[in-house]
Amino acid sequence: MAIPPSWIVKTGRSIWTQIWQLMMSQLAPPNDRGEYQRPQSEFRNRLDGIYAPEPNRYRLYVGWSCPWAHRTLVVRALKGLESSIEIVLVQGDANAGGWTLSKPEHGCNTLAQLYRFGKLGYTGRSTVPMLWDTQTYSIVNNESAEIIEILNSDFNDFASHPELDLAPIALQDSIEQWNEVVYETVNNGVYRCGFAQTQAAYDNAHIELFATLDRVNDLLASQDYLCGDLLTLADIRLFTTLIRFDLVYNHLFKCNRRRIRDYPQLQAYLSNIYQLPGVAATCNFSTILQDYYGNLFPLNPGGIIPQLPDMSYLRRVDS
Ligand SMILES: N[C@@H](CCC(=O)N[C@@H](CS)C(=O)NCC(=O)O)C(=O)O
Repeated sequence: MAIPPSWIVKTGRSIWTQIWQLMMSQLAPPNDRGEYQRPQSEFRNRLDGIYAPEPNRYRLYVGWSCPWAHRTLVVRALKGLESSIEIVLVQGDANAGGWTLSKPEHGCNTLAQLYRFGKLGYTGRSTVPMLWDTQTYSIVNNESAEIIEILNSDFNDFASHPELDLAPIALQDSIEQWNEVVYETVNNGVYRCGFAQTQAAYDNAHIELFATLDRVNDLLASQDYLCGDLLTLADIRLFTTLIRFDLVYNHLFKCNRRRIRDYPQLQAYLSNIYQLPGVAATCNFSTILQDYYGNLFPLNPGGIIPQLPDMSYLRRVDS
């Protein structure tokens, strides 16, 4: 069998590149250097004013595959909020894009419709996680960084573990410093690699990502968590990206210098958090693989879903 003639290769390459650029610019809006710019979340209310903390009033819309939504699932589990804050799981739609509801709510079949039901005329992104108020039919907040702060501090009257404070005042500065670095270079850093639309944008994001992973790996040789000996929200934010790293980012997003299983300390850190009560149940590896590889069409046009990589280090018990 001969390889395709050069005119077919040239034509295919030119058409595909144009379609790829068009799809990528909508999926992942870039700046003029081809660097991915994540849009800001629009709903930023806190639990005050009309939104009083009450059990069984708020719902969290989440997708298994999303690292941002995963943060909220982990904090909900650690604080023991399962019986006061209901979860609604949404599914990624490979053809239409966006998230679909498994049963209609208020006449809505998709998350985008529910966003518009909550706010008439809304035209922004309809992302998970989203904290919904069932009393006023409105969106409280759709920024994971803030939802986890709300879950940590505002529902203590109904939590099974009110004593667990994942953001103690004494560690506030350290948490904020880590959040800034980890967001830019790791949480969003993997997306800056995977969604880069120029070589320079990718190279730069890749260097910054691994500089932080190397730094955190070294730090964890002498302490258990980012801010010392206590687990904080900064660790949860790092955890949900790291748990997806060997599964999807290492290959699909070209974050390929190392895997987490090549880092001794990061591996043990991930395993320790994974084994905290309730956390493993928030990690759905097959849906993560299926959604990233199946739904991000421009990154995987052939649609082949890889097998699960070896994640056995997660169950290793420290001696
Ligand atoms: N900054 C947001 C980002 C949330 C986000 O981008 N979620 C993705 C899933 S991983 C999403 O729902 N995307 C749908 C879209 O952009 O239309 C947060 O941290 O809550």
